[in-house]
Amino acid sequence: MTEAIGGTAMAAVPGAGSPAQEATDIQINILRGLTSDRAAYYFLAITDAAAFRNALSGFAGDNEYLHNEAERPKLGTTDKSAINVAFTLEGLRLLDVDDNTLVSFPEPFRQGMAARASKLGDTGESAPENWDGRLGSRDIHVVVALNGHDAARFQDDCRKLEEDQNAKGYRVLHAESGGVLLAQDERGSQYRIEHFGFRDGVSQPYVYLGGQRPPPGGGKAQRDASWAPIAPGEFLLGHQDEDNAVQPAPANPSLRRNGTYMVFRKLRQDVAGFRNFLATQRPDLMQRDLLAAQMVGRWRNGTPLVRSPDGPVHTDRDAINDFRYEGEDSDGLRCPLGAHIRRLNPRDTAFRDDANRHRLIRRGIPYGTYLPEEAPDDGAERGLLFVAFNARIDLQFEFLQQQWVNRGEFVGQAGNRKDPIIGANAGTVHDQFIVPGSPAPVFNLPRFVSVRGGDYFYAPGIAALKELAREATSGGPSARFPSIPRQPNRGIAKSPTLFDMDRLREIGLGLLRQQCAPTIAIRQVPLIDSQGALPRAQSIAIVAKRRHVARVLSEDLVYQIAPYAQRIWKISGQRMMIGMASNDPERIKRLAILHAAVAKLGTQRV
Ligand code: N7H
Repeated sequence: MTEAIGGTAMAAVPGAGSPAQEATDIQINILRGLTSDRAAYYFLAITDAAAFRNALSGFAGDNEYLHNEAERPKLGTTDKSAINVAFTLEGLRLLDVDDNTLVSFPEPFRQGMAARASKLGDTGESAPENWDGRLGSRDIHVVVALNGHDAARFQDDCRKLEEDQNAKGYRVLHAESGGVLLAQDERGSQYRIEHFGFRDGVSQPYVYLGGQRPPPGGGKAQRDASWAPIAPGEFLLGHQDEDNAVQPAPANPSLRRNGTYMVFRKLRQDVAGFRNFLATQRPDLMQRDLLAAQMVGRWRNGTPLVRSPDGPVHTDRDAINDFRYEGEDSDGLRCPLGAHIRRLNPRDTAFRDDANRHRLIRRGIPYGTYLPEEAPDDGAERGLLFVAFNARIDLQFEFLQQQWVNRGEFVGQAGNRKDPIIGANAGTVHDQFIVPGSPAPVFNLPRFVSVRGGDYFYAPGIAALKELAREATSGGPSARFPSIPRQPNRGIAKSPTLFDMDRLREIGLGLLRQQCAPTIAIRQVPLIDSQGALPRAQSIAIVAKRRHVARVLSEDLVYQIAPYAQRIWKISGQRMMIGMASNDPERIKRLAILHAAVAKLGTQRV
């Protein structure tokens, strides 16, 4: 059984500017959230690429103009709406991005969200065939997001975008719009909520490009109680990520730089269903509020249960995000292990780094009107236009959705069923939520949040956006973004030679050449197999930098095979040794190759 732990340090993209320069190349509303009151999402088909380029050049210019003032947290009342533009693969193709670059985009983006439905739990009512309008359609090439403050100004901007279609080479295939919902605390301060009535937008990762340090909860929880910056490459391409790697995709660096993937998901909330369920489970009002808070991990006003398990308190925005789980509440006695916010960002759980590779920037906004507390179900449509930005759709949004939302275990904590708020629950006896201090779990959780549609988009940096908008040149597609020749496949994608001796030797020698020499250690560790059976000891070879190997060996960890096996399967499309039965002939063959390689490189004791 082999597993590479830790990453290979790679140099940052050549030509990167100072942090301040880089910041102005990132589209608005990504790095820092605009506290806009309303937003609209237009899903467009490009009908005439040349004419559309004109429109695009206007969008890029506006984005840049707004950027100069973008460090302000709020749009002014008279400002024109902020515009974001992002593309599907077909949209990029229509704007002359060459084939070599297109095929280099990661699979989730190339396939689109609808094709990933079974992975995401989008089945039954949430399946793509039931999605609203044209959401998820392969005919969509572009999404244009408008964020505004002043209602009249915003409506003008939306109207203009609609009127300009045809003349500017696009057709609006689908549109969604949303607006903020506000609540007031006892001291009269307003805060933003979502339809279930909870404060939202409290906890965001702080993208660090130098300058101010992350606010509490915005960075990585350190053992000394401080918060360290999260590597910007987790959210922006062309920057180093938490593994010190710079993503190699898309192949063309100028298209890649300061770009990010936008996840759009229209999520319908069954508010009446949520309230009825709580009322049935907990007839007493205070107990009802407590159960709701336990399911989310925060009281309605945002107070975290970890800090205040008995009731909400008044605290400012920074204070309500300044908490950790390990040390404060490692057994989930205050905030249940299965609570929404705990699963989606386990922070320092078990002092492992996992959470830092699965963070999301969230920029969603509610749609539909708020159902007043005591009102009966009005049957109206309402929910969240969920928008997230991340550099790795597979490792971030999809991992969260697949593993931590819809599976029972995360960062070594098993048996937590599905997320009680957004999980694909079905009202069965298996759909449970474990409540600390309660003799029995809550059973028969229904699905409160269903999917009405969505997709993955690529949001390039502003320089790349301008390049896409530049008039066609005689040089054809490759003159726009110089064509990158296809690289020989080194096993990152579907390579038949993934396990051949030459490749292993190449990897081994590559590691040895690095400044920080690697170590290979063989060790017996407890592993949970893909069926979730009790841990059993197995030998694994750990190939990584010495300090990483030392760290792994110094901690008493239980490893789970399933997430790794699935991830590797997803990346390579091949069956790996991980998860194979010990008598599998393929495993025996590969083991022999591995042992030969290990013997050649020399095994060190740590
Ligand atoms: Fe969640 N809710 O009302 O319960 N979410 N969420 N979410 N969510 C959060 O801390 C909610 C959804 C995350 O860093 C809060 O800012 C609802 C999806 C993450 O501590 C509340 C829906 C995904 C966090 C809700 C929904 C996430 C978070 C507390 C759907 C990702 C930050 C406010 C309709 C796949 C966790 C806050 C942290 C917080 C709710 C969707 C992820 C109240 C109703 C699909 C990462």
